[in-house]
Amino acid sequence: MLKLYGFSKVNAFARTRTRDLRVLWALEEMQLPFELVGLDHPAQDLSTDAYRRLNPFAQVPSIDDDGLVLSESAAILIYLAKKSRRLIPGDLAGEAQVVRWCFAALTTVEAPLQGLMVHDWTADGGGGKSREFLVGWIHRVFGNLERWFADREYVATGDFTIADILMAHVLSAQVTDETLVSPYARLTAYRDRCLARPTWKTTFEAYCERVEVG
Ligand SMILES: N[C@@H](CCC(=O)N[C@@H](CS)C(=O)NCC(=O)O)C(=O)O
Repeated sequence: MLKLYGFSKVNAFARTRTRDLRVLWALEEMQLPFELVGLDHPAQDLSTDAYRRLNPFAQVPSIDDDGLVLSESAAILIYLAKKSRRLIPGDLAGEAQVVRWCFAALTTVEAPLQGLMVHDWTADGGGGKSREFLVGWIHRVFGNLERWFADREYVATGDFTIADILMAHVLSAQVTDETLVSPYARLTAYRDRCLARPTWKTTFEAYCERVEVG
């Protein structure tokens, strides 16, 4: 049976934003059976030797699929999509587009958003110039995505894929200031279209019910 290692307890800021949600959402879309192993972050459950054998960075998420161990949310989603033959095209060209946009979500888009988040945690309201740089970087990325969505419903192909799970999650969980994204009507509509899927609502509600603040 596929085991997913996700949070059972995590701090209040991270709760509702954590990357195990990407895998939980994908599993809900794919209707794959799994067993959830809940980890308590404040109790140091991620820092054991046993867990580091699954995830060398001592982070969530990880999976163990009958001995096949994987970490990194994008790698896990690509594996699950190929295993279930869901949310990824079967042809090489279509698969390449999905992989391209999985990388884009977690590098080109997530990096400046995470940079700003970390800046705002640590700068105590100061750091004007570096904040200005990060905000400008985010607007450049969002402006380019807005152009990309001029004639597209989903990011990688004509259908909803795992790249949309990653992109929509990044555009919600990593955006702490909605005014950053609200000027981009097509981008916002795209994100909200993905998050309106019943599979996301089911996933998010179950997570909120289960995961404790600590
Ligand atoms: N690149 C990794 C990042 C994983 C990651 O940052 N996980 C966070 C939760 S969202 C974590 O486990 N943080 C706990 C820690 O670093 O102590 C992925 O996409 O899976």
